[in-house]
Amino acid sequence: MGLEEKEIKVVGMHCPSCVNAVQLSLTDVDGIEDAKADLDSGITKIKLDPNTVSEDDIKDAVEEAGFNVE
Ligand SMILES: [Cu+2]
Repeated sequence: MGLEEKEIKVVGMHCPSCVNAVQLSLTDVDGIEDAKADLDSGITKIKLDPNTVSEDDIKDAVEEAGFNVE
Protein backbone atom coordinates (compact mmCIF):
# COMPACT_ATOMS: atom_id res chain seq x y z
CA MET A 1 0.00 0.00 0.00
CA GLY A 2 1.78 3.06 -1.29
CA LEU A 3 1.54 6.59 -0.14
CA GLU A 4 0.40 9.26 -2.51
CA GLU A 5 1.22 12.96 -2.58
CA LYS A 6 -1.67 15.31 -2.99
CA GLU A 7 -1.69 19.06 -3.36
CA ILE A 8 -4.51 21.30 -2.17
CA LYS A 9 -4.89 25.03 -1.76
CA VAL A 10 -5.83 26.29 1.67
CA VAL A 11 -7.29 29.78 1.95
CA GLY A 12 -7.33 31.99 5.03
CA MET A 13 -3.87 31.38 6.50
CA HIS A 14 -2.10 34.56 7.50
CA CYS A 15 0.67 33.67 9.94
CA PRO A 16 2.92 30.78 10.94
CA SER A 17 0.52 29.62 13.62
CA CYS A 18 -2.21 29.26 10.98
CA VAL A 19 0.20 27.09 8.99
CA ASN A 20 0.86 25.04 12.10
CA ALA A 21 -2.82 24.61 12.85
CA VAL A 22 -3.55 23.38 9.31
CA GLN A 23 -0.61 20.98 9.34
CA LEU A 24 -1.47 19.58 12.77
CA SER A 25 -5.12 19.11 11.93
CA LEU A 26 -4.20 17.27 8.72
CA THR A 27 -1.56 15.00 10.24
CA ASP A 28 -4.10 14.13 12.93
CA VAL A 29 -6.19 12.37 10.29
CA ASP A 30 -5.78 8.62 10.12
CA GLY A 31 -3.87 7.82 6.93
CA ILE A 32 -2.19 11.20 6.54
CA GLU A 33 1.53 10.85 7.08
CA ASP A 34 2.71 14.37 6.46
CA ALA A 35 1.41 17.82 5.59
CA LYS A 36 3.38 20.89 4.58
CA ALA A 37 1.54 24.13 4.05
CA ASP A 38 3.00 27.23 2.42
CA LEU A 39 1.88 30.44 4.04
CA ASP A 40 2.17 32.70 0.98
CA SER A 41 0.63 30.49 -1.67
CA GLY A 42 -1.64 28.36 0.51
CA ILE A 43 -0.38 25.34 -1.41
CA THR A 44 -0.40 22.40 0.95
CA LYS A 45 1.32 19.13 0.15
CA ILE A 46 -0.12 16.10 1.84
CA LYS A 47 1.38 12.64 1.99
CA LEU A 48 -1.44 10.17 2.43
CA ASP A 49 -2.69 6.65 2.05
CA PRO A 50 -5.29 6.94 -0.74
CA ASN A 51 -7.13 3.86 0.53
CA THR A 52 -7.79 5.47 3.89
CA VAL A 53 -8.15 9.18 3.23
CA SER A 54 -10.91 10.78 1.15
CA GLU A 55 -11.22 14.30 -0.24
CA ASP A 56 -13.85 14.95 2.42
CA ASP A 57 -11.48 13.88 5.22
CA ILE A 58 -8.99 16.47 4.00
CA LYS A 59 -11.61 19.18 3.65
CA ASP A 60 -13.03 18.42 7.10
CA ALA A 61 -9.60 18.60 8.73
CA VAL A 62 -8.81 21.94 7.11
CA GLU A 63 -12.20 23.33 8.10
CA GLU A 64 -11.81 22.04 11.63
CA ALA A 65 -8.67 24.14 11.90
CA GLY A 66 -10.71 27.16 10.80
CA PHE A 67 -9.73 27.42 7.12
CA ASN A 68 -11.08 26.47 3.73
CA VAL A 69 -9.96 24.42 0.76
CA GLU A 70 -10.18 26.30 -2.51
CU1 LIG B 1 -2.49 32.92 11.93
